[in-house]
Amino acid sequence: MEPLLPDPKKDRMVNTVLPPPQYPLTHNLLFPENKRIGKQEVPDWNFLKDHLLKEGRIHKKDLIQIINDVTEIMKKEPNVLTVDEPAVIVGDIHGQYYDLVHLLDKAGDPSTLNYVFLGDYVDRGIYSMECLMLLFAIKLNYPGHCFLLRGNHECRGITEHFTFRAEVLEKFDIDVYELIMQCFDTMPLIAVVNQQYLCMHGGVSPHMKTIESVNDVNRFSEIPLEGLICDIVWADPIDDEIADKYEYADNPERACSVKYGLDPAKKLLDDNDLTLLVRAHQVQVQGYKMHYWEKPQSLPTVITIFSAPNYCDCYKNKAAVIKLEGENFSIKNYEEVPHPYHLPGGINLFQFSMPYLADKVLDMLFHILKKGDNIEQNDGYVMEEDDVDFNRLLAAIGPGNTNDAAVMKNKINAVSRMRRMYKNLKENHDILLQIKMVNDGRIPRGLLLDGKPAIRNAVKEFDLASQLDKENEKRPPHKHMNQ
Ligand SMILES: [Mn+2]
Repeated sequence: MEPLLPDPKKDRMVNTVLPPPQYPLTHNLLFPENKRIGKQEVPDWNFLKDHLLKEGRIHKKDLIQIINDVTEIMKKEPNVLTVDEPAVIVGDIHGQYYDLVHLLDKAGDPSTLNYVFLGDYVDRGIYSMECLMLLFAIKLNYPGHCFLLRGNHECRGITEHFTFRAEVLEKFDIDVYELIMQCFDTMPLIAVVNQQYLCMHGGVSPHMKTIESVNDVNRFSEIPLEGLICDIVWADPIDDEIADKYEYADNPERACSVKYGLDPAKKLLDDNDLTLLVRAHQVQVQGYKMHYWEKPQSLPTVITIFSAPNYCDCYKNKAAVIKLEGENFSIKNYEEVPHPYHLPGGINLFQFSMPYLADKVLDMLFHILKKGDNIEQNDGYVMEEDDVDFNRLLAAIGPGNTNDAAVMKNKINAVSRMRRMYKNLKENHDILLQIKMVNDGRIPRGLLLDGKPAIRNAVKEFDLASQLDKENEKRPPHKHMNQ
């Protein structure tokens, strides 16, 4: 067993959870002799999986070797892959390493099945690096059986805007980040599974005449702002009610690409002798959604699958994967599993404690200014402007004009509001952290002043989580487009 981080004081609060391994994995443990394919060193993915579950690290040079080897393999893959059954098709992962491991354990051993991942491995969840390390290690073991398609998050613009770039800089450095971005540029775009299922991250594009023609485009670059590759990773199915009325529509929720209706999806499938479009890209309460756009009893034209359960730790959604085995098509559901808790944005305990400290300081200020001595502070009671003895205050600051009084009143009002905010912040730290996480680090305006009931309601329902998260579905303004 590898040595664990020392615990000299023996004061771990939860001593059933072991400390993380003390050292990064040695090269020989990560790439054991017996795993070699010819002269090629291949990582022991099972060993790495367990090491990462314990929050262990690996050396930068070993990680670089893994990234470079995966890049070399994917570079040679066509834009459109052909995959046979038995196969598992997996939707968005988004840095949820513990859920990814759970899903792999349940859905089937990658040594016995083909795996097609539909992209969005990184961002949002804080274990994006671990997800990539494991998926890359599996890819190196089974290069012809594990396929990693590109999602809209596998690029510079998005990982910079969300959490992945910061995570790589925290865990490794900018060299590693740049290498991963170059690796993302080599990811294939589409997989045709079992000559029936058309798989990609987003979906159909008006620029996609035949599936075969997708092989003619040069995919080795940052994801473009528009056009075929942009649509493959960004497009969404059109709203159910109008899917048979429009071929394509604008996609304001994404601020780029299109929404596609029944006709273009059906035509693309028919022209290429395929039966179903399987795509990811949108969180679903049940982990999947069948888009029945014709008669209710007909087969769906499109299926959305999403494989990150309780997305962002607050959607309360299930995860799903599709399993194809001996002509059988089945959907498997997974619940979330526990993962180690980290404060969002990697903030430390000092930053975390600031609201408590500020609350105490403001409390003192109010006690100095309060009217008489009869206001007892009970739990949950927050003093307001009216509770402050302005006459005493004005007498104390000396004779002045009424402007002084107005200025002072405004200041006290501001302090009162601030105090109420801090009180809510303190009481609801955990819930607010969840809200901040979906809201990309920002607390929605007004929520703190509305207090506890509003905050609790805000995280209660999937719909509300989606509502709060809406802004994060959009493509952010870009600076990498001309690369
Ligand atoms: Mn996506």
